[in-house]
Amino acid sequence: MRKIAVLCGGVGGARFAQALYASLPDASLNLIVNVGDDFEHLGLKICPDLDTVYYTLTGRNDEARGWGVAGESWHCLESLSALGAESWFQLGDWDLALHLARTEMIRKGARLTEVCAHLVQQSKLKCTLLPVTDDRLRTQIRSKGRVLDFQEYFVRERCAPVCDGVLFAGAETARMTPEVKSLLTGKGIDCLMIAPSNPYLSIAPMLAIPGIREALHNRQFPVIAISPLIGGQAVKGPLVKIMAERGMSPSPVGIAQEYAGLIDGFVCDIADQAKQEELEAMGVQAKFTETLMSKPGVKKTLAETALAFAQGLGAAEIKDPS
Ligand code: FO1
Repeated sequence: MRKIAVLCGGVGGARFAQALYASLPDASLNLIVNVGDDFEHLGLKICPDLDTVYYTLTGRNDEARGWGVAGESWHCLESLSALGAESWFQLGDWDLALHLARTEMIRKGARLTEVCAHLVQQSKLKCTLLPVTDDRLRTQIRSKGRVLDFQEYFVRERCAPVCDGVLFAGAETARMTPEVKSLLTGKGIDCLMIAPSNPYLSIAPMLAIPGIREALHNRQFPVIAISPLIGGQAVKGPLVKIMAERGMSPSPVGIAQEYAGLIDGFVCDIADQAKQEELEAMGVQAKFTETLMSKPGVKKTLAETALAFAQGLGAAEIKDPS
């Protein structure tokens, strides 16, 4: 596979991006990243999902936390706290440099896409890092009559509020960037992968942007998703809680329903092999392998399995263009 696009967000998205990056030739990987988690904090533009991917690919990510820089110091945060300023969102000293540089570039008129291209160039990464949109898109959580901004829900309130609904403020007027549009609507990619990210919080904001869901429906390339669930558990984050709040059991079948009509193949954990028939009855080909990427060796096999699976589906599509 020479050119691959991936929709990703959160820690699962970043780890899968890293797995693919290690398995693909230079310049093959195009990462399309969620910006629904972005927000303005202390006057800075914070882009958590883009930064988690960036730090992970550059080897600087804190593995245990999943976000931020490994070996980080917190002097600025401690000073902010002593000043009585907002300190619930932890910005480390090294991480602050990235927020300062990005905020300044944007203040001078750069697109977020250009900021990302600059970061990639500075760190000599051999892939493309693309925000899904340069426009304002904000994920919000509806909970018992309140509407919480994503980071208020996720960090400040530690995902405790019941999630009655997820809103994507700005989605109707947001536009996918020309770079993303050319990947998703052209004939240039060999496949699109949906990373093992939270479908409701990380992937749905991107699908809410006009034209993206349609591009997947009218795809000229195979699309495969990787399940973020392993035997009824999520590796990180509130996915299982949100599914329960929607009255759903934490099964890859529920995730496949979310992607109905958008995917050709679904890579699931071997712990969920019992769901194969149900998944295939939905018209989705399922492939089972280990998916816990913190386990040694699993990143490589997962990436290779996903790539071979997509290649097989692509070859079948060419044989049967109906
Ligand atoms: N997640 C937390 O749980 N607590 C934090 O204080 C926090 C700070 C933070 C700072 C920069 C950054 O890029 C990410 C940060 N995250 C933090 C992660 C962030 O909330 C992500 O949106 C989630 O991990 C969801 O993907």
